[in-house]
Amino acid sequence: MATMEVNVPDIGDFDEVAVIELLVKVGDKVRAEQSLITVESDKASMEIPSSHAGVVKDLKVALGDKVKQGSLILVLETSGAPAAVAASTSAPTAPAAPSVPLVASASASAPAPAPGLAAAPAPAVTASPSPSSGDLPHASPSVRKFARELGVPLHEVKGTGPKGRISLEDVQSFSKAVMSGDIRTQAQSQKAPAGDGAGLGLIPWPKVDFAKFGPIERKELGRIQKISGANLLRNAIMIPAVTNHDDADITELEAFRVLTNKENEKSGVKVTMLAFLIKACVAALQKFPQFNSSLDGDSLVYKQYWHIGFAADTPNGLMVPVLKDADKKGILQISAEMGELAKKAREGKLSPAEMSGATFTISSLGGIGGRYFTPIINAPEVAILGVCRSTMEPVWNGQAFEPRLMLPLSLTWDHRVIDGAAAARFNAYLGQILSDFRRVLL
Ligand code: CAO
Repeated sequence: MATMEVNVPDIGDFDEVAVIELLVKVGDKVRAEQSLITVESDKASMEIPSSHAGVVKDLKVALGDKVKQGSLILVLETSGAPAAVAASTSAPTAPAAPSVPLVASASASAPAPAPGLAAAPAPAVTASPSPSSGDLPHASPSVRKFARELGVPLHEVKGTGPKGRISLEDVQSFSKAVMSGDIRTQAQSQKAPAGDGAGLGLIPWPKVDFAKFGPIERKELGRIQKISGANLLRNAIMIPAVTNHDDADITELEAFRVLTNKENEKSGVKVTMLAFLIKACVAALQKFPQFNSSLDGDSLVYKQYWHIGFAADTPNGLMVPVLKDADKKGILQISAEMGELAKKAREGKLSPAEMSGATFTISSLGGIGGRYFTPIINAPEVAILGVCRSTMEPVWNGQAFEPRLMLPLSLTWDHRVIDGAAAARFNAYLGQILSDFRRVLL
């Protein structure tokens, strides 16, 4: 019998996280990849899987402990010699709240809820019993996460499950009651007098009996939709966003792309316009660094790295994997990594680290269609580029109309950081690069 230590693996951007659930106990037999504990930061909760099979000999963490990458979770008794894979390399399962820019995720980078919508751990105004301070409300991590994303103060929600456990339905009912004005949270009561549209000064959401007008079917939103919805709402409300639309002439670049794919046919890597766009955006971000920044109170944080998020359409909803250090990579490497990340996103296998750290996001609908749209910025980023399908168009060259392949671009930017002139310059520069990619080298 050998023993093996299982440690906390790379958990992305999170430094210290709290242990909120112990999923095994001493003497338990565990499989490789079986979840051992649940940890939660202020941004996401995630389960940490075991890298090996064995029997739990010694549990080294307790509820409420703070752990970080490398912290010892438990000691396993294994039947043979330890396997080659180090315990600490096993990635946690997808977080309960993946970042979604426009949504991103969770991004695992789902930022804290907006003020006004935020969940304050305040006592109940709904006469529900509050747990003693320091206690976590009796609810699963996913319910807690859901409540936080909606801005529902969980301590104010009355649980209807066994021993007062709060279910997803309890959170939904609470949220509906707040929206309809039937109840008010303590934070609302403190901020605004009764009847003032739940703190935002808005009138209640319209209540319509749809079935009165024709047949209907009701379907629950998916988990990622719920999470991304809360992020989108926060970003749409809090960011004074403006979108500039423009076109880039990609006639030569498209010919080069087709040639590149022909030459690399056997490599199995397909280059799409998105790879060139990532590279071109890095050049534009380097020329206009405020687009690669984030607001932090009264300061602007300029990032000296260029990690580009890209929206991926998946069966579970929108995910935003992040291509790290795009400035250091060539088009073929970017294409290969993008393919892998998009595949993982579709299979629901992105780790929190793979969805964290973006400095700018691109949302490409080029493979689907459309002309222009207004993407929503993925906070705390300050800009996002939307791309639609390129079309052959007659363009006046001074003497005659010429058929040119034009790519529609839509740049949304945060007016607190960027102004219209800078946005127009960014788009114009991006257009110059895309029409003559040699400029990337300048
Ligand atoms: N103009 C014309 N054709 C384009 C194009 C463009 N701008 N961009 C891509 N295409 C073509 C590709 O060349 C490819 O053509 P072939 O099949 O003939 O080779 C086809 O469209 C499909 O491309 P793709 O989607 O597989 O690859 P991609 O690199 O463009 O995009 C990914 C990858 C993961 C971003 C994409 O699959 C996806 O999920 N897009 C949706 C993103 C989204 O939902 N955004 C909205 C967010 S807001 O809700």
